[in-house]
Amino acid sequence: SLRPQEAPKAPAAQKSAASTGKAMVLVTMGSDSDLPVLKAGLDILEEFGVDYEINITSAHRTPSYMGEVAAAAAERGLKVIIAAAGGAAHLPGMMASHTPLPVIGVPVKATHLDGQDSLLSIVQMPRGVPVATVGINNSTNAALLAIRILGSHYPEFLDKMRQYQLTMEEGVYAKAEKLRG
Ligand code: RP5
Repeated sequence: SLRPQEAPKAPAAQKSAASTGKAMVLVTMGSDSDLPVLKAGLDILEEFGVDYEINITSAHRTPSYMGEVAAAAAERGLKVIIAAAGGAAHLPGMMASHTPLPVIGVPVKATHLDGQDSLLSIVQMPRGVPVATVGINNSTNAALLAIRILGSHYPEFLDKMRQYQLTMEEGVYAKAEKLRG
């Protein structure tokens, strides 16, 4: 069977000082149908120069493999896991049960319930097994949150986050100025 070490690698991210060439973030999803939703988050990780790896680990269709990947993650040097899933979205919670690493869940709008099923499945984790849940389809915030977590160890990411916030702020002022004419 596929071993975690053989997980498909993302294209080499832009190098940063914190970069060791080893993935710090695992981005995983329940199905390749979730990938379009993750695109925005992957773009953020690349913009910040975060090394990541990407995988498909279904809690339902590949439960043993999912457990292996999650259980091996910390020892392999990964620091944060982003897990996206839709419907009966067990993946983030199941990953969290197999690892001490922080897990960020992205509820994917995949079914007839507008993603509310995914949101509630992910956010309502029982006490003791936390999953940080972002908004429906909001992989951007999942990536930004992962980078903030990395920032507690790698100040470079905090500097980049401050810059990102400033750019966002200036963008709003520019739009307001244009509106005011
Ligand atoms: C979940 O079921 C996946 O995360 C996906 O969002 C949803 C539908 O999967 P597919 O039927 O498109 O493979 O496990």
